[in-house]
Amino acid sequence: MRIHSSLQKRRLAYLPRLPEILRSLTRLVPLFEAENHENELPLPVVQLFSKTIDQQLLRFVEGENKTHRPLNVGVVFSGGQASGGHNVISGLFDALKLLNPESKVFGFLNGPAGIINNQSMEITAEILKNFRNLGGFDLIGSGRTKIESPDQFQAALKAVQGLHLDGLLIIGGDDSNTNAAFLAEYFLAKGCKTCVVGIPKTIDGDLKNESIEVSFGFDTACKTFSQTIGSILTDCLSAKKYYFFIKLMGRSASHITLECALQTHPNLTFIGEEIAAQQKTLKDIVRQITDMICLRAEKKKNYGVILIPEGLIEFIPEVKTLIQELNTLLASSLPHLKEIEARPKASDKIEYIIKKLSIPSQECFSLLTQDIQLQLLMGRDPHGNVQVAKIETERLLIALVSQALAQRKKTGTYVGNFSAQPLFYGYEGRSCLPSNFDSQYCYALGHVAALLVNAKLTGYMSCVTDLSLPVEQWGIGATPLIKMMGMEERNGELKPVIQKSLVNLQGKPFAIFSQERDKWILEDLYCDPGPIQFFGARDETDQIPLTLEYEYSRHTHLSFSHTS
Ligand code: FBP
Repeated sequence: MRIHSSLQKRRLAYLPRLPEILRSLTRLVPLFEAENHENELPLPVVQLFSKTIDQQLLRFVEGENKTHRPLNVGVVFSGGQASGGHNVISGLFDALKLLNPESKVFGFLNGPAGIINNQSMEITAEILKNFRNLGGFDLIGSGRTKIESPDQFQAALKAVQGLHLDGLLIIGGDDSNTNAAFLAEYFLAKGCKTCVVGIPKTIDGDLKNESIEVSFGFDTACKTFSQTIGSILTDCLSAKKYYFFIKLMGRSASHITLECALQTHPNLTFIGEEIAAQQKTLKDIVRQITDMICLRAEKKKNYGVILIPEGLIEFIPEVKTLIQELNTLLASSLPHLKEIEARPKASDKIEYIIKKLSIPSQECFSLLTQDIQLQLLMGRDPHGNVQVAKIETERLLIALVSQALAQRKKTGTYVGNFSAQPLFYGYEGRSCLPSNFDSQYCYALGHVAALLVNAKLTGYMSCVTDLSLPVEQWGIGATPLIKMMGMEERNGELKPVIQKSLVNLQGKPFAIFSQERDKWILEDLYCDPGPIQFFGARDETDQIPLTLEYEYSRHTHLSFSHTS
C-alpha cells in the first residue's frame, strides 16, 4: 500500500501528451516495409526462429475503420525497475478500452516467475488510477526469472491459455526481450493465439538501435543522477576538501555516465567503450586519475569529481579477459562455484580460483584488492552475467590512487592532500517519479502495444520514434524482435540474444563530450541541473536526454551555457 505525497497526487492527475497519430487510434492499421533480413542474421537465429523470421518492420497509418473485438492482454515487468513502467500499462489499458470497452488487462505478479507460476491479477481502472505517472513497478512487482526450460515454456503456455490472452507484453531489457522472441516463436509453434510484444525498458540505455531511439527509464535515471551529481559538485566547490569517486549504474554500456557528464561537467569521466578502444590497463586508469589530482594540487585544488561507469571494470582489456575466464569457470553447471562457496575463508576462496586462471589473469587478479576479488567470485545473475552493480570499482580506484599518490609524495611530485569519498548512484534512479518525457514516451509505447495485439502481430517490439520532435509529431511503429539478434556467450555457451548497444565513439554525443572534457580537468565548469521539473514551461519540463538531442539534432557543442 502506498501513501501518496501531494506531488504524487498531482502526478496521478497528469495527462501525458500523445502523438497526433494516436488520436485516430481506432482507425490505425499496420503498413509493412518489405525487406528481407534473413541474410543479415546469424544462421542459428534463422534456424531457431523459423516461424517469425519473415516479419517486416512496420508503421501504423490511418486505414479502413473496423469493429474491434474485446482483447485480453497480460503484462509482466522483467528485470530492474525503470521509471515509466506504470505508464506503459496505463497506455495499454486506455488504448484497449478505447478499441473495445470490454477488453481486459492482467498483470503477472513479480516478474516472469508470475507467468510460470500462473499468478496474476486483473488490472482495473480503479486499481490503475493509483499508479498513473508514478515510478516503480510496485503495481505488479518485477523479477529476473528467465523462462528457459521446456517445463517453463509449457507452464507459460498454460498460463496465457488459461487467461485466454490475445497478447502478452514483456516490459524488459535486452535479455527479457530475447525471452519474448523465444516465447513468440514457441506460442506460434503450439498454435497459441497469444501475441508477444516487447517494450524497450532499461535505465541503462543499451537497448537502442535503428528503430529504438532510447529505452524508457534512461531519461529519468540520468536526470535523477545528474541532479545529485550537480549537488555534489556544488558541495565540492564549497568545502574544497574531497575527491568524490562516483560510480553510476548502467551495467556494461556507459550511456548513463556519458549523459550525466554532459549534464554536469565533472573533472574526469571514464567511458568504458573508450577504455576498451584505447586498450587502457588498470594502471593507465590509475595513472590518469593520479596525474589529474597532482595537476589540480599544483593549483591548490584538492577536490574534484570523477565519474565511473558501473561497467568500467569489464572494459579494461585485462580485467575483461579475467572476467571471461571466471565466467566460464563459475558457470552454474560447473562445480567451481560450489567449491568456492564451501570455503569459509576469503583467502582460501582466492587461492582455490587463482590457480585455475591463465598467467596474465593471475597477474591481473593479484592487482585487485581482496574485496574486489571476492566480488568477482560472487554468483552470476540468471543470464550468467557478473553482477557489476555489486563490484565496488569506486573503492578499488580510491585504494589504488591512494597508493600511487603516496609514492608520488615520497618522490616530491605530489604536494596536496587526498581525501576521497566513494559514492554509487543506481537504485535511487530506477523508481522515482518519471520525467514528463518518460511518462509520455511510455504512455505512447503502451498504446502501440495495444495496436499490435489488435492487429494480431507477434514477436514485435513496440516503437515510438522521432523523439527529438515535439510529442505531437512522434511516429509509431514496430520492429521484429529477431531483427535485433546476434550471438553471445551465456553461461559458457553461444546463444542468440538481442544485442546491447554500446556508446558509439564516432557518434555526436561522444564527440561533443570529448571536445569539452579537457577544460573540465582544471577549470571547475560544474553545472547543477537541479531536480526534474514537472510543472512550468515546456523547455524545462519536457527536456529530452542530451545524448538523444545531440544524436538527432544539429548541435555541434553543448546546448547550455556554463556557470563559471
Ligand atoms: P535491467 O537491465 O533489467 O533493466 O536492469 C538494469 C540494472 O539497473 C543495471 O543498471 C544494474 O547493473 C542491474 O540492473 C542491477 O540489478 P539488480 O536490480 O538485480 O540489483
